[in-house]
Amino acid sequence: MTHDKEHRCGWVAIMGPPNAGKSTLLNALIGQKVSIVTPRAQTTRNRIVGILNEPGAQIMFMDTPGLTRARGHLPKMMLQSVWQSMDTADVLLLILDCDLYLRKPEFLERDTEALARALAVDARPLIGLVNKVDKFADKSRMLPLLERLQSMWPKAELFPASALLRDGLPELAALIVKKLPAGPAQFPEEQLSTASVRFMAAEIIREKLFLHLVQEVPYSVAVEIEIWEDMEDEGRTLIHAAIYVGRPSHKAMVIGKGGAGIKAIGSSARQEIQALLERKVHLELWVKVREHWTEDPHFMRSLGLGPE
Ligand SMILES: Nc1nc2c(ncn2[C@@H]2O[C@H](COP(=O)(O)OP(=O)(O)OP(=O)(O)O)[C@@H](O)[C@H]2O)c(=O)[nH]1
Ligand SMILES: [Mg+2]
Repeated sequence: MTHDKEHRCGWVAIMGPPNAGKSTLLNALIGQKVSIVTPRAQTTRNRIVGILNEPGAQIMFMDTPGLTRARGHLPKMMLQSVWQSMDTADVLLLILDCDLYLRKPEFLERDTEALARALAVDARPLIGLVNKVDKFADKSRMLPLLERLQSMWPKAELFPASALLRDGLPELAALIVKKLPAGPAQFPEEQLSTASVRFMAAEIIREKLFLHLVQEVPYSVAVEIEIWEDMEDEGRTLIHAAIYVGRPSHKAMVIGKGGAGIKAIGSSARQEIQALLERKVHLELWVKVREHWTEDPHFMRSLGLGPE
């Protein structure tokens, strides 16, 4: 067998500033939603692994939280999870919102400062995914940005794409396969993610909260599944989830006027969890105030945040 025909398998860390499209990219590559997506920055809080099987290769993609410059314990724990993912990766996939840096070129260095420091001494293959190219018609507009990125990261292979439209993704997967180490598959072919359905359900609820809530409220929200009961004779699953908020005023905002907010969140989350489990779901949500939980590392660990 020649070297090129050998089976390949490896880990790819998808890293980048918040809102760059990391989770959108992961879902588009896997062909199924494994990581939640919202228009807000700092949606992803954990490492999420999605598994892609290509002919002769298995790629484990790690979606990571955005490289935020926000202060506080929660952003710090999110960053720890990014650096841990980076440590275990065979290939680094840096993703940037090119539309943003065409409009605000001055943000580029600031947003990639921490990453640039980490990459300066790194010998691993680096792919720079220039995302959201669907946002402008004249593609030649991005040439100066591509040149600038190439001078910032001389060894990076730059790759314009649209995660949203899945434009360029088969080529991206083929490029990654070439950079993976040889090795047998580590996961069964039918496994798309390492996340448990329990975690996925909590994330779906958090996504609906993020989509529903305004201002800074989403950032003080966390979800914990308290009860999960598969009721075989009734053919449905009973789920009780606690929604933690950092302040009493936030509790009122989650619940909404006459309970309308929590009802809408529960209903859209239930539909999506039902589709995921392929069975009926009875979902109950309880809003609990836990003041300053985003500054409480022990509590955050108990929610599964931070490095694994
Ligand atoms: N137009 C366009 N929008 C995109 C593309 N990729 C992602 N988006 C949008 O960008 C927003 C953020 O996407 P996410 O995938 O949640 O971004 P992320 O990098 O995971 O963000 P964090 O988890 O907050 O760090 C969402 O509204 C996506 O629909 C793209 O290729 N084109
Ligand atoms: Mg994300």
